[in-house]
Amino acid sequence: MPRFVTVGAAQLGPIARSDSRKVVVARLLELLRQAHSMRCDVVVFPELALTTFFPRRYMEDQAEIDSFFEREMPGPETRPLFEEAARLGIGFYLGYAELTEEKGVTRRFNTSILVDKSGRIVGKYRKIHLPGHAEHEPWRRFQHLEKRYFEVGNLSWGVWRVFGGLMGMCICNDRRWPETYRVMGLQGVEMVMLGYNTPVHNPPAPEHDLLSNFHNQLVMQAGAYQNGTWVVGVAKAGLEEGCELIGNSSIIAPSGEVVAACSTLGDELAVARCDLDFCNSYKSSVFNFAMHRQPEQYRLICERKGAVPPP
Ligand code: CDT
Repeated sequence: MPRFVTVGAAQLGPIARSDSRKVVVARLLELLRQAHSMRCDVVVFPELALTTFFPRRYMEDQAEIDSFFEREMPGPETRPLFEEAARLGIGFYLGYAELTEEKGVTRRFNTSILVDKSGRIVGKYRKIHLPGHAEHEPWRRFQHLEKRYFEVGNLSWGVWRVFGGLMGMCICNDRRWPETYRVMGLQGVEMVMLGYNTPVHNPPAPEHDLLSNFHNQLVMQAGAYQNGTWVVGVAKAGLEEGCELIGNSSIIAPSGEVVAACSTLGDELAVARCDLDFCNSYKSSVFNFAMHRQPEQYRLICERKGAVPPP
């Protein structure tokens, strides 16, 4: 019996620094309604989907930095999204900057949440692979200060039973690292949702610029195939505050094939009806981990080299 989940990759075009949360949430609502009219069960929005990609700016004023963060979720400006999702009976993945108090300490994370069809938050992930740098580097055309503004995520990569399957989350740079998918793959993940903000230009290695779309596809298609899972990768795209961001939001099958993709650099929805049981074709054959993986061998090699073994 097929187990279908209809998913929408809800790509966003650029968000200006001056755009209020209200303006951005109105765009998310429009995509949510389109997704509902196309019978989606769940939509995936990008990383840091409520603001411009602020780590490209060097800021010292903490109040200015904190204006990009959410102190509660849902908060007054994001509640309409949760209410409309519950009314329509559609779930969503949303990336945002999270400011939280833990034991009297203020902490800031690059976070995503998974919301079910009743508007309830069922999962949270905090980005682990923070790219870029922590100090101002004026030689760059733009900054990438994620290491300055966020802490490394402390929740690992979980999976959640929702929408009739096992759903996982990661965020942007995480998608370039095989362990991201593998940690979820070892938990049986059937659909990995992820949002990204990826500049075409990489200041420390401009020779990679022409390959930015290729590398995006390469890592997501490999992650899907090597773990027998669907992958839904969604961009914030276009020319944002003078920085060109790639698009190519894609829905990728466990075969590694792209089954739906966005073709613009603006607000756009790509939809696919995904059979979660298609994962079994890979999970029970070439990527049957129990039968073919050799973790004991990795452990021996790591022991010999004094390295930490993978999971
Ligand atoms: N947001 C984010 O993580 N962006 C990074 C840029 C790295 S440049 C290769 C990304 O991996 O897309």
